Amino acid sequence: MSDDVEFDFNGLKSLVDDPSSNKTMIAVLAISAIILIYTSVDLSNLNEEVRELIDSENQWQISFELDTISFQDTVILSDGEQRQFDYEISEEQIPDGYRVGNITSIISYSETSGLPADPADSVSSSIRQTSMEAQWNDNRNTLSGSSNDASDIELMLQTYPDFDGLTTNGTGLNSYQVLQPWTQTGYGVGTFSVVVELNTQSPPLLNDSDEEVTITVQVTIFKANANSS
Ligand SMILES: [Ca+2]
Repeated sequence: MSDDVEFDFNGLKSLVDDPSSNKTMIAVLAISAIILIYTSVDLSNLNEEVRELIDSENQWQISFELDTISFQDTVILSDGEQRQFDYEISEEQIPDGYRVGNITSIISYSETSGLPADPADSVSSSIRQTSMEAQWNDNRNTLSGSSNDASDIELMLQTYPDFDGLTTNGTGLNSYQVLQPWTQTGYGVGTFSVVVELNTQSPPLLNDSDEEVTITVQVTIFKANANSS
């Protein structure tokens, strides 16, 4: 029974006793040490190369291909009337790779009553906040305006953060990384609402009771491209 579990030291003993075995062991240890040093040096070199690659992030030029989606309504508003116009911007309307940069609304009208010496009417308009994902508090927004001389009212809502359509610079390892800030989805998709109110101005003793108003909505969409510079 004890013979089965007893470890046979004879083999190990003969290795240590044999001078040629010792030489072999020393040689093996020496080779191992060389391999270990070589591998460490190689790894640290590789590390340095990777760090250099990250540190010297490439410079890129980001340009934008622009397009527009338009809506237009021409309606007759009566004196004192306020009306809301809703425009649906859906993912299906936006071509592949494009995002919504901003949405402008131009409200135009003239004096069409035909009454003699009829002054231009007063029109006021505003973009009403909806659940659409946009930069509702952006400094560049013009969310309301008015006119009393028949000049156009121009409103603008910034939908995509920091978009202005101008070529800009970026840094990154590849174009995918560089374009990340310009490929977020959801902005400018949903309902865009414009409220228009008319208050007529009449000539003496006559009554100007309505006016024709045209609302033009332009959705600026963009596709970002990165070129290594
Ligand atoms: Ca008038």
